[in-house]
Amino acid sequence: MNIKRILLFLSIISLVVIPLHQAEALVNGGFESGFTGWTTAGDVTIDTSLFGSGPTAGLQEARLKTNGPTEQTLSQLQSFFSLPAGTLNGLGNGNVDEGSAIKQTFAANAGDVLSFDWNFLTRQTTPDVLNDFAYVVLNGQAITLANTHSTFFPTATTYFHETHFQTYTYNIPTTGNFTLGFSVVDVGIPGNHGRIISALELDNIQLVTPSSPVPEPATVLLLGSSFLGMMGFRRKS
Ligand SMILES: [Ca+2]
Ligand SMILES: [Ca+2]
Ligand SMILES: [Ca+2]
Repeated sequence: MNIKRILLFLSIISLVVIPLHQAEALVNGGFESGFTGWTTAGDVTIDTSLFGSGPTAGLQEARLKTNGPTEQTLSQLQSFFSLPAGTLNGLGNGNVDEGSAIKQTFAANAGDVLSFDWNFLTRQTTPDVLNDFAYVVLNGQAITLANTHSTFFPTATTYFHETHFQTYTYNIPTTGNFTLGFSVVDVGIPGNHGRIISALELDNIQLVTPSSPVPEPATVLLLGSSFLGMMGFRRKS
């Protein structure tokens, strides 16, 4: 085998193998292992079907809540997500008093499809001037999922209203590390902290590559051996 063929072989093998050694993939998107893989802040819990809503996949789901002494302040939430000051109140839902959050960073490729199931629950009246809301953070961009002006249904849970589960889908725009975050907050007005509780349920968070699946190690071996075989054949002929 001459040096050109060796280099060609190595470059082809590296093209096939490198995608297998990217940074970590999204893990535990269904919360079947509790909050393993997630960074949490504030009052969060793992629920089963005993909660009265969900899970939408498997046996467990996550619930972020606006109750309890561990809740984060507005500035703590913004630094948790590395959001500039003013971002959360700038969403237009009202002034954030306190809340809870989770996040995870994982490797993603442009064109991958991120999806998750969410349900916003509240004991506020709907709508309410104490306009509690839930939001998602997609690589530094905060987007409101629901607030007390959303469409609500009766709930079998200990809350008074829920939006029901909905599936959110997002196309990853660029290849690299991607940070996904979720949060639910109490909104206050002067003289009223608005600490009537709300929550965000989450489950079934998935990252799917639509058309070009990463080859399994067995496929890589097969490709490599057939390439060697091809070169052997060419040498003989
Ligand atoms: Ca689950
Ligand atoms: Ca609260
Ligand atoms: Ca509230």
